[in-house]
Amino acid sequence: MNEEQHSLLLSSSSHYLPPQGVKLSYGTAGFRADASLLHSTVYRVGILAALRSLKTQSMIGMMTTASHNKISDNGVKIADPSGGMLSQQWEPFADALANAPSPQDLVQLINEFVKKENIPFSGARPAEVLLGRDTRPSGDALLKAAKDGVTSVIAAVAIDMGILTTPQLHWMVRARNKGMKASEHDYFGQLSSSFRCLMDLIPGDKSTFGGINDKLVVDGANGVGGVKLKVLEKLLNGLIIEVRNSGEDGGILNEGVGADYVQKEKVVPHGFGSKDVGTRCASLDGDADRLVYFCVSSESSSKIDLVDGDKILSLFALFIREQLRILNEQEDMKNSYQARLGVVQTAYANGASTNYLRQLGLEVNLTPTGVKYLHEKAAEFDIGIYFEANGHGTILFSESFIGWLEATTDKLSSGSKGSEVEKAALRLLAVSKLINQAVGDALSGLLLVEVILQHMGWTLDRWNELYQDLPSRQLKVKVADRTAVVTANAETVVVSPPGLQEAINAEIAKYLQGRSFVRPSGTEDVVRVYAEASTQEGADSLAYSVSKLVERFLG
Ligand code: 16G
Ligand code: MG
Repeated sequence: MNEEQHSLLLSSSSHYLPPQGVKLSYGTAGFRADASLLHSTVYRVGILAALRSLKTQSMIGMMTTASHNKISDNGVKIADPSGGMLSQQWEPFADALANAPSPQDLVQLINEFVKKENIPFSGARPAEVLLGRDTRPSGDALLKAAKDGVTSVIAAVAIDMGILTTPQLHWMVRARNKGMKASEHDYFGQLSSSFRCLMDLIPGDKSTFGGINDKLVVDGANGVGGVKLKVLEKLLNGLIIEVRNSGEDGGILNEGVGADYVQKEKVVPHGFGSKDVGTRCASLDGDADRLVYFCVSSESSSKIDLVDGDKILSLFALFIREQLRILNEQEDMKNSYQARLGVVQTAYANGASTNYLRQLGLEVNLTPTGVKYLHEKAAEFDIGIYFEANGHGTILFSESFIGWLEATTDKLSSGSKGSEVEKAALRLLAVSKLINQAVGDALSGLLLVEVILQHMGWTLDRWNELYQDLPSRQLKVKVADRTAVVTANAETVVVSPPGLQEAINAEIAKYLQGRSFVRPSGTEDVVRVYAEASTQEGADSLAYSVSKLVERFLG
């Protein structure tokens, strides 16, 4: 770092002094706080993004959003060159950067980090950062902070992509770094053309939307997802999507709406009710990286039957497994590529879903909560499907398997035209283009659900009947220090404080199909408790007694 760079950082950062007495942490999904506290953080993450771009000599993404949190909050996170989450190795630097008390401390920290990481300042490709933000009103002012942060690194360029969903920005970063077209127009083009391709490959006469299955109503959480979905819908030919809570009619972001609300509270979002009984409904979160489906209960118009991330995962797994079976059954294809299919869940996955997937003969892997962990595990397979119950998830395809699919479809298209094998290979290729390879994406996930339901000829009810969720309950416990809870085995076992796990085990043993675990939240100052059992009363009571144990051991 030369003298010019040093003084540029010092002068620029003096306009962004950090708030007093606030400790920020990058956490599982970037920094989040009340938007008024975030100017210096966003500015500093801009510097981090530019440094990361220099280090990797690639385009980096920077997204300003607080997802499902309230409208007055905001947040910021980084997309790495692959389009995935920021490398975990850089998280401690992000924390230190955000919390440096003065411009002098900040510049010293950067200086040391640049030396340690050998970040090339001169003679290298200048830093490039793609900026995206959700619809929050605070996004505009924070955009300026982001740009000022990026451009406080000499020659760095910040490219404002405007208002986007989080997965759109991740997709763009990945596409840019692969030398592919990466505008929003290209994103919509890729999703809609692969959707139409899958529709064309539906067997028999099911390839047009019709009957009860032709309409989907989507709760857009009054955020960016609904707005983008309206654009996408026009390109789909046939699927009718009605978007409610698009944020254009005065509704407030995430207030009584959105995937987080619907999944946690198990009630209808604002704008839905008895008129929707029998209709297939879906809900996105505030930045459109979560998706759940639901239908309004015929017993009470405020209650819903929830079709969560676990069931989306199960639907995807069934479809993919079927295509692989077709490929593997053909004599001449045998042994040509034994694709490894794996599914990844967290401890929050409903026990009934895990059982169901294992009965299908699938390899089920558990990781700690947080997209970065699931994504990393899923990337180990030729086809890795991951989902959290809350609706975060996607399907990853290995480069080598995609290469094989491309070669196979090329070979087959010149020979046995229209064979089942060719169709299965074409379907898998189209899925790899439709489903976001960078990160879980509610819009692309929704299109894949829709086309698979159409392929199967299934209603939402039929899908929901794949298995019956075990009743579950989630509670949170406020404690003095949540970091006192240390877990192992993908958060299924508490190792500290000593004795707590044994006490939890003794409670679990009292319930039929009982299961319970506790973990410190990565986003709130609480310890979370999860319990399931054969009845709702059992799940409630198990969660309650485990939360009392947490209070006793940590009180
Ligand atoms: C963040 C994570 C989400 C996780 C949730 C858990 C990402 C993009 N988001 O929202 O995957 O389920 O945190 O929150 O990784 P908790 O730690 O407060 O329970
Ligand atoms: Mg989100």
